[in-house]
Amino acid sequence: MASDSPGPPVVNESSTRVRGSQPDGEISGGEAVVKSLELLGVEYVFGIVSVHNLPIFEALDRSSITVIQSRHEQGAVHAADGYARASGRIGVAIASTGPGTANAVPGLYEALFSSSPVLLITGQVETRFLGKGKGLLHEAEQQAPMLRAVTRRVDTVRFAGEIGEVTAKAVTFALSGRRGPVAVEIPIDLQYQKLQEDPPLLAPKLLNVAPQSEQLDAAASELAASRRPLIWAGGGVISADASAALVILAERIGAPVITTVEGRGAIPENHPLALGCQIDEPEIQHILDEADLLLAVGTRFPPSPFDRWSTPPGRLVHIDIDPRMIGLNHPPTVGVVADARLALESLARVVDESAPDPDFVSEAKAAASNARQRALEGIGADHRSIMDTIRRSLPRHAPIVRDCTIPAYAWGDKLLPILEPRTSIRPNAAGIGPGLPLAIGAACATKTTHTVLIQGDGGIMLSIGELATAVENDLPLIVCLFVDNGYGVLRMIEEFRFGGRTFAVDLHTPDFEQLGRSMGMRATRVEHPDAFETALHSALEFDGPTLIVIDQSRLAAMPGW
Ligand SMILES: Cc1ncc(C[n+]2csc(CCOP(=O)(O)OP(=O)(O)O)c2C)c(N)n1
Ligand SMILES: [Mg+2]
Repeated sequence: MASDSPGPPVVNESSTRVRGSQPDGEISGGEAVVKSLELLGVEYVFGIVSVHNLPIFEALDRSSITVIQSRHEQGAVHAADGYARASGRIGVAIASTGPGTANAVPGLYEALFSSSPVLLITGQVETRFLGKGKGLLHEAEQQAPMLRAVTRRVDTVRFAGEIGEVTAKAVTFALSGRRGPVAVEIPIDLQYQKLQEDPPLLAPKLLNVAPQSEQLDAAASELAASRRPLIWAGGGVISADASAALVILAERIGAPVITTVEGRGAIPENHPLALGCQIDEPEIQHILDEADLLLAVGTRFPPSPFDRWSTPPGRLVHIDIDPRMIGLNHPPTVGVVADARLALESLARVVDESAPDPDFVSEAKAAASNARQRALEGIGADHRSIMDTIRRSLPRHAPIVRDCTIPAYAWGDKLLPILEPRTSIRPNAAGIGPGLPLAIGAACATKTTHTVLIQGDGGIMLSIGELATAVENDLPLIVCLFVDNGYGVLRMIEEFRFGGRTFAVDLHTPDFEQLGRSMGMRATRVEHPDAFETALHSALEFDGPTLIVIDQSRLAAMPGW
């Protein structure tokens, strides 16, 4: 079908009237969605308009919610995800049925991987054609199974009167237990349909799993018996807003804390007990061996790509809200199925203040400092200077987003100190491209400071259209774009694996400064750390987005890379 029309008309004249011209108490299905979102406290939705979501967009246009028009549905979901991670609230994306929803799939996949609470609202063909596969415009009779593969739950609205309830339940589900993405599909006839009364609008009642007393007691006994406890904090600490509780417990038992990359910010990385995000380093491996107890919180213990840290020490207490995570990769001595914050607060209440082995604590701190020092030397003077400038110039609550690029692997993901929860954001499934839209969402969530993005020139091309989104919404976003004319990390891997031969890694590279300007952005190109500092400070003076293009070929080499 050539035209963007939903096929047989499902809309009569009266159903497109705006509020005020409708009889009292009568709202459209689309308006019921938006009212539910308002009730749930939603401030932003990210998405692209289409014939199968028009009534929702029409109602959004009259609502208190700000619509961010993403340039790709994948970007819309990543932005909703970035908003969710930076704010701790539900992130909402809107797509249309068929192509729009198919485009949203990679964003949902990343949100699922990262246990991030995102709601995708999408359309469907008219109820009478649901599941029939008649070849209607945008028809996707397998849309729900497609979404089920990348979400925790999918609901199909069956009648207009349940729209509010279905939306609220989906959000509750996304935010309860182990968080994650959910989707609601609403047939287009139901979006247009008039409801005589407000639908039941439910505020979410979140389910927080409190620890069972036997599990808690067993965990407390392990802690009491330990002289060399070590804490391992994963992303579950961040999503449960358990950072304050974690720091209190760590201080109480005197335990050093290592974090996974998802768990960064669980403890300020300048705290005396913080060992940083250096699990792969041999020094930290040694500390893991030396510890007599590992208290792991909110982690799935994924196998490292280098197959290190595969063996926790003899005794392991594992707290996770998702029972499937406990014992998934390592059998624990004690498993505690609970919300991380509730479990850590309870443990801090029942354990006595204890004095750990002072040699262990000082050995752990020295190990972390040595590992860090070596890694710092490995990134060369110029990258070190750029990293220090970013940390020095940004307030501690500014989100720092990284895409998958060498500067992120080498320093952004581990050496650039993270000082607060929810300020370290990256595509944890390690895709290239999500960085820019994740940063857009984070910038929407954090209104009082700039968001900084560390991005490679290869990865940005997958979401380049979102620069226009950032400009259109005048977002306080600073894109630090590292240009090496290609897929640098793959170039390195190929050189190592194939005797110096490289293939499929060199890219035609646009003049990004001009490209940024053509988007309406402030853009500047730098070749030296001093120029970077000037550019960053100038960007921080300005409320809207800035693109800083960094020519990597002019920077000092990274000897460790
Ligand atoms: C969606 C996706 N496709 C391919 C890859 C494989 N990959 C990982 S890093 C990378 C190169 C990224 O290039 P760039 O953003 O320029 O960063 P650089 O490595 O050059 O620093 C590629 C292609 C991936 N991780 N995700
Ligand atoms: Mg590159």
